[in-house]
Amino acid sequence: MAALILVLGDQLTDTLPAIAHASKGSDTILMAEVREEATYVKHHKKKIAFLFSAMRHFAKHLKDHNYNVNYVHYDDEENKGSLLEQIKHCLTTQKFSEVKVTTPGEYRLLKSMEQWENVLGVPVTICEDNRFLASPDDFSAWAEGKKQLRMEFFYREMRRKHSVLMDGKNPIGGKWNYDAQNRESMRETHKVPKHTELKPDNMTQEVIELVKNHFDEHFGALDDFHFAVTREDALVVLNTFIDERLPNFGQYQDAMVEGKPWLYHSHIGFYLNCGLLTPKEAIQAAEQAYHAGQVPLNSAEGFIRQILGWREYVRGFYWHFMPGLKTDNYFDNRRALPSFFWNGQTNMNCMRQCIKETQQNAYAHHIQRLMVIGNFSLLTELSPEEVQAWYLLVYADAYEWVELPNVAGMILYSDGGNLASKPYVASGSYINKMSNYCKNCGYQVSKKTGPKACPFNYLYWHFIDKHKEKLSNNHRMAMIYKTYSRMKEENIEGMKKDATIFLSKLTKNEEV
Ligand code: FAD
Ligand code: DLZ
Ligand code: SF4
Repeated sequence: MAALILVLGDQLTDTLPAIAHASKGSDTILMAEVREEATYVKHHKKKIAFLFSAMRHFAKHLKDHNYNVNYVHYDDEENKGSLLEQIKHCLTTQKFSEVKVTTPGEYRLLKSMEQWENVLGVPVTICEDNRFLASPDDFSAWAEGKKQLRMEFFYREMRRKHSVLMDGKNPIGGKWNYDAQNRESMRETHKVPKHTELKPDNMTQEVIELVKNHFDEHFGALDDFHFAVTREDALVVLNTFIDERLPNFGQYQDAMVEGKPWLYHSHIGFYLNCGLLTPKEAIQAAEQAYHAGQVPLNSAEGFIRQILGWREYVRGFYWHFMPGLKTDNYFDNRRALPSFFWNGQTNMNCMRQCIKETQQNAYAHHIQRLMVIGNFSLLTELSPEEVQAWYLLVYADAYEWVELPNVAGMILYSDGGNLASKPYVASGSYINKMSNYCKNCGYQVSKKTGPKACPFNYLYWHFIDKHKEKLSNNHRMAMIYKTYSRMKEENIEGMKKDATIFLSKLTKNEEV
């Protein structure tokens, strides 16, 4: 008997068991552009255009390979607005003996799917998502009995298990991690090889028009769309990165330069997360380039660690700690997001640059997300719920399984330290060291207090002071609390006073 197989917008991989084992003669693959998924947070316009276009191209690919595909366009009359209603509609128009889905990337959808069998009255099978190198069970088995769940140790296990960059039982080069070599800033005049830009075809142009018509009030710009929307083009992005930018990836991984959003990063998160590329092939490509002598070890290892380490780790972490991870609020932070998160209008040049680039590109690189916007969000005590929703909607690579651990665990420490060994907070001097943002700022990074002082400076010491009970016993904070204990009382008071003024301006949504 025939099965109805639902394929989600981030499941565009034809080796997924639900697709690979489909009977081309009798089963039907259902793909649907639905209002519920496009608006449960108001995703960036480019994210919707990217995903709808990638979905349409993938449906064509499946049809070209003789699958029966029922593709529901956003403005089709038969569009029922949600995945469940669309399936119900299919079951009324055609006879299916079962419904198959692949485990979704988000907890809310999994919980909903677990109820579908009762609602639909046909068996619903939730098939495995085999695109990851560690399953949620693998992560939980690793986490079992451990006091601390540090990514570094998980990553070493993954290197051993998958035999990546190994020399027998030892890491190639003798060290597991070459991060110490990966913290260089970049001269403004440094020429970065151009990132790959793909020209939108007719199918993508149609989707762009659709997004203009239906999602106009969503965040972000739609012009200059150049993402890959097929596997073939995503492979071009990956291979160009490996050939042209991976050699310098490690060295400049943490650098930020005004007006240069793409730098030496790979820009493949979009494609890994919706399934056009697999993590395994990205890891293999980097490892091969290292063995061929094309890239230094610090770059190959640094890049592989992001995918085999961080990406797999946060996915396991998400399923291990949900649903609590979404509501944790260790510091009890409650401030609403300031309006400049939506338009970039602030005198703080670092925040302005990172938010404007996010608005234009649906992309910012890791250090911009972590040490500028993330650092600011924690230091200004923004509500985890609002920060999470923001990060989930503004980036074209964002899905809750990967966004939430990074936001709740890495930037906000709202899980109380299950992910990070200490809060990722820093004063303005870190941003000044890693970027040229401070040069064009309305504030002065060298000043600690006063109206012209860099807000990161006094906010940082305000945070250290406010949370001393919760943090001073953390041995990784020992140096900071030692410095704090040597500071003059009047200096601390001055910074606390400026922080209070700044925070109250934020609460009133005044310009900062
Ligand atoms: P590169 O810098 O070239 O890195 C290569 C790949 O490594 C990435 O594509 C990604 O797949 C993986 N990777 C690197 N760091 C991480 C990480 N911390 N967690 C998981 N994977 C990682 N990544 C997302 O894919 N989706 C998100 O929604 C997301 N939200 C984030 C929110 C915050 C607050 C922070 C600090 C990080 C977030 N990241 C997220 C991780 C990282 O910033 C992005 O993966 C990266 O910037 C994507 O750009 P790239 O493809 O050029 O990555
Ligand atoms: C992100 C997204 C968007 C914007 N739209 C759709 C859609 O219309 N149809 C669909 O199947 N998937 C979409 N997605 C991806 C889903 O939100 C994603 O599959 C879940 O969040 C689970 O990760
Ligand atoms: Fe950002 Fe402070 Fe530098 Fe301005 S001075 S760019 S606010 S770090």
